[in-house]
Amino acid sequence: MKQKIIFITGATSGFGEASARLFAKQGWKIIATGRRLERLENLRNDLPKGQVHIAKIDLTDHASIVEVIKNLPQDFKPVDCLLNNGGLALGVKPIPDIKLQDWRTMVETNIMGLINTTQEMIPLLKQAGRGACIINIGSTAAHYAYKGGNCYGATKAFVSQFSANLRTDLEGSDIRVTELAPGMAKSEFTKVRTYGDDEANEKLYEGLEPILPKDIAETVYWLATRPANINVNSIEIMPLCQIPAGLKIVKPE
Ligand code: NDP
Ligand code: 8X3
Repeated sequence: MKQKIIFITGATSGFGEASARLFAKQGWKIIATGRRLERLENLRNDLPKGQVHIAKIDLTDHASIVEVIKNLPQDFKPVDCLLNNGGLALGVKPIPDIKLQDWRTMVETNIMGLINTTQEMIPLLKQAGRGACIINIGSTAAHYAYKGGNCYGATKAFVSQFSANLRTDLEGSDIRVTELAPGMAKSEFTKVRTYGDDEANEKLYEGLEPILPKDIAETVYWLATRPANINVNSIEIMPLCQIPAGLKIVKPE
């Protein structure tokens, strides 16, 4: 039987890296992408020879996406699963204490990067035929408002609606589409969000049991291995310690 192939954005850390390692363990071939080439090389070195193809992609750079997909080696095509995972939040402050450049970067990465990758990958997913799937990593920040979530949450709301619309447009193509929306998870996400503050990253999760990258990787693997006639439209996962507390009423002083 042909070895299955997954294309992952943001495979240098967190959910993407954990997914790469889990799928490889399950015998899939991996196309691992991200900006930090050294980390991709480490990943390749850790896995059996020939099982991983690595390529540098900056999701804010459309040309880098096109170039990598155009130049995929023959033995890494067609692609059975696209994991649109690469993304980030920048800044924790509420409006108006934000940096416009951060907003631009989130839009360019979380929205434009995801749609450009999807557009370029569709022909390769179609070639894979029945069972092919696109898994878009959204966020609970798309579904629940919180202070400082502003533009980040809105980019993930885009991912949510885009996933639904994409599934509609792909009718008859055999490609399945899922929005996977995690809540609080411990990765490098908060370090990036706080511009490299390791302490903030550790502090946020102190005394809590957040989701771990392996939990998301296991969910991604479950999604990719459902029978070809099953489309899981959407999954939302939170750690038990994270509670959507409902609406807040603020009385004037
Ligand atoms: P990490 O920071 O650990 O990983 C983020 C990944 O995205 C890295 O591999 C990074 O690669 C990649 N990435 C960021 N910017 C770019 C870019 N311009 N071009 C290419 N790759 C990029 O965080 P997570 O694993 O937690 O995040 C993965 C996804 O999950 C993101 O979309 C995030 O928004 C989402 N998410 C995270 C949650 C959490 O609480 N952790 C909860 C819900 C959703 P590199 O820097 O090497 O380019
Ligand atoms: C990340 C989840 O709650 O930190 O997407 O915004 S949260």
